[in-house]
Amino acid sequence: MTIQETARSNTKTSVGRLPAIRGSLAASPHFLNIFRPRSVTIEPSMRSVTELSISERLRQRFLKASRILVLTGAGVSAESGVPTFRGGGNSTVWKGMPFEVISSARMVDQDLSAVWEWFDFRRNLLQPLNPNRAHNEIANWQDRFSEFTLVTQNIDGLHQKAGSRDVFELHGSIWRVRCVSCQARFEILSSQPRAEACPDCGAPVRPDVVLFGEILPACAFEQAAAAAATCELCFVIGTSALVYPAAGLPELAQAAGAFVCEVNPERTPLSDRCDESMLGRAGEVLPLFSNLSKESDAQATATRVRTKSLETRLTAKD
Ligand code: BJW
Repeated sequence: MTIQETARSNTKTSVGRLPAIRGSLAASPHFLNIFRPRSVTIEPSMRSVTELSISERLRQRFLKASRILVLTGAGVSAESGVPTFRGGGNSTVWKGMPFEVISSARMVDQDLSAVWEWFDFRRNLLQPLNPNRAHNEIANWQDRFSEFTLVTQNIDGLHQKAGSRDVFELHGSIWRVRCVSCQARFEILSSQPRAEACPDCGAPVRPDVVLFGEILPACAFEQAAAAAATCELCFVIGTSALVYPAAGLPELAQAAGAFVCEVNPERTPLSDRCDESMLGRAGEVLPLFSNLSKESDAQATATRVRTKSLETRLTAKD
């Protein structure tokens, strides 16, 4: 099957993947991103929201919460043109290797140049891409809630590009290299070629990302886990919820009493366990909350106006 044929067959089931495949990916003679069919069972659930609407109980939680945790995955960037790893019954393959193989600690030891080829390709693909409506809406939330924590498994930097601050990047960043010897980290500037060797000690550098079999940055994960354990509302957006320990964060939040809402066009292992599953694309679902924000801002303004006029009357009486 050619890449174009694969793209066509994906249109029915996959969201956000097509523009990337038709564009930069298809143009590369080296790219062999063949999406292998996997056995995925999609069953309807009584608790799923099939229409794009916000339930009353979620609306109430959203309006009242002050501590919010958002966990995002590849799906949040899909509408920007970033291919996901899984989803639509498919899984990414690079040059005949499942991504679990090429994105693994073992491959860094065995063939670092092959790992670099895979990451250099993806960095070039990401370079011109921009945040979408989902990233923008999430960025708006940080100033709305008194305690807002954004935890992402994504390495693409699109949350930061949308204006999100203090993002916990659990799986690192494609925009940094790390020295395999002294562990020094360096930014990759889009205007310059990336470093081939460590500017400090001369040892080889590798992508500063967390591959399979590697430990997550302890500080980022601990802080994310602490936020999960104390949040009131937890959104899980665009992740297959398969990769641990990130996938454990919603479980932690729910066990501590938070309301957990998933946003994903497909069902995941979390769908039956969370409090609400909004079946839809992040870029379509999340903007619904922007109206809610305006609505609640209007409510807050109305309350302030009422309070003020009451104060005025009380003052006048005195
Ligand atoms: C949309 C959408 C739209 C589409 N809108 N949504 C416990 C149990 C079992 C195994 C383990 C365990 N603990 C640890 C493990 C091992 C392993 C693991 O979890 N394996 C499982 C797969 C079974 N974990 C690890 O190895 C982690 N390390 C670790 O735990 O260290 C301790 C340890 C060491 C050794 C042994 C044991 C423990 C490290 C994990 C690092 C993952 N790294 C990757 C690659 C990063 C580099 C790269 O980019 O190449 O990170 S893997 C890949 O998966 C990537 C992602 O961040 C991660 C999660 O994927 P994500 O984001 O969920 O994307 P997809 O593609 O899976 O899903 C996209 C979703 O979007 C789909 O659901 C779509 O429907 C949806 N979607 N369009 C909204 N428009």
